[in-house]
This record gives sequence, structure tokens and C-alpha cells, in this order.
Amino acid sequence: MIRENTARKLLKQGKPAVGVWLSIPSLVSAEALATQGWDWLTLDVEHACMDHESQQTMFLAIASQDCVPLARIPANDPTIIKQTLDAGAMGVVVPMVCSAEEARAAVAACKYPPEGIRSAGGGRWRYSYGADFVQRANEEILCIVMIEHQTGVECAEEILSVPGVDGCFIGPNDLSWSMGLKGQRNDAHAAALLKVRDAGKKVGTPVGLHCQSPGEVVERIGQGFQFLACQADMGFLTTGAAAALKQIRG
Ligand code: 3PY
Ligand code: MG
Repeated sequence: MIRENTARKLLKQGKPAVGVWLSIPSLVSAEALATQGWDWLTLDVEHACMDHESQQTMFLAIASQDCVPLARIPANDPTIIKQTLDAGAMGVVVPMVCSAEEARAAVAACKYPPEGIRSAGGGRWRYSYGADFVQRANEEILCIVMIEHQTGVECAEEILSVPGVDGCFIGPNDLSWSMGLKGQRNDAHAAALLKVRDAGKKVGTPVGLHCQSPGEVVERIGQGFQFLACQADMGFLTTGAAAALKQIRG
């Protein structure tokens, strides 16, 4: 039987699904974080240096701990989406989606025909995800689109109405740059986040964003956001190490 995508289930039930961004290309750190009980872990293939082989072993390590493996892919490209899913991701986070047409392309790449254009090839899914994976993959794979540009915010309702878009992840940093704020945040930035959340609520698509702290995750859940990333593996490593060293030297 196919492995259930428990992160997808949480989102469909209207509940929060909280995870961490991974930029350390290591089976060991992925597995260690997966044992902590996060709902999902997302490999940041867009910005981290992670080859295809590392991705595959990390997906396997994460899934072995009953955590859902996802990848933020480098571009909205059907070949990348196909190869990432074949390697064992239970979903993709697609960067910089600015129109309904781009969202439709992402969904099509995630789904086998007739709903989409994903090629039904080999891959390691049958060992990790069940022999009936190809029959049920269209229902279990998560397609999360990123809104992280002003244009995407303006088109949020159209983007989030596209059938097969399971959720939206706002990239607050790129959004800030697209607004001319160079990484800073202001009231207009805060309003843009809420505008996307409201568009999601209107059309029934869960929305979330990358949070800078556990406190922000809790605050955003209170505001009705659902798909939430709490920092990244590198941040946990360096913050923990810095605190230890401060205590020793202080
Ligand atoms: C952004 O803030 O731009 C992101 O992509 C977060 O992951
Ligand atoms: Mg971004």
C-alpha cells in the first residue's frame, strides 16, 4: 500500500503542518532532524549545493522516520519536478510562481496522465512508497506553489484557485526584494502576506510562509497560516553552537 502523505492530510484537514528547511546535504543531519517529529522536511535544492544522489538518500532517510520528504526545486521545470519526485520526494515546493498559467504548469508536471504530463518511469518509489504508487501518486503528491513576488501577490486568488495546487508557501525575503525593500519588511510587506492568506481562505487553499523563529510560527498559526517552515538546519546548528560557546567563554 502506498505510504500516506501525512503532511498533505494535515493541510486538507485545515491543520498546520510545520517543518524545517534543509540546506546541509547530509543523510545524517536529515535523519536526525526527521526523528524530532517535524511534519515535513524540505530540501532546499534551489539555493543549497545538493546533488541528485544526495537528495535521494536524504528523501530515504527522512521517510524512514515517518516524516514527509519534500524539495524546494530550483525552477518550475517539468524535468526537475519529475526527477525530484522519482527520487522519492512526496511533494515539491515550486519557487516564484507569478501567474495561474505557471501554477497550472507546476500541477501538470506533478501528475501522471490524464491529469498531468508526468512520465511513468522507474525510480525508487516502489520500494519506499508502495507498489501501487503510480496508481495513487496523483492523490498523495503535494504541489506547493511559492508566491514570493509582488506580481504573484496581485494574482494570488487566480494562482490559488488552480485545481491541484495543494498549498502556497510565501517567500518573505524574495517578496521584500520584489517590493524594493532589499530584504527589509514594512507595513506593506505585512499586508501582502495577509492578502495571500485571505486569497487562500477564499478559495480553500492552505497558505504558509518561511518563519524566522519558533515564536513566529506560533504567531502565524494564530493568524490562520498552515504550511510553516521554522528556520533551517544551518540556523539550528550555528545557533546551538554559538550559545554553547558563549556559555563556555562568557
Ligand atoms: C524567500 O523568503 O524568498 C524564500 O524563498 C524562503 O524560503
Ligand atoms: Mg525565495
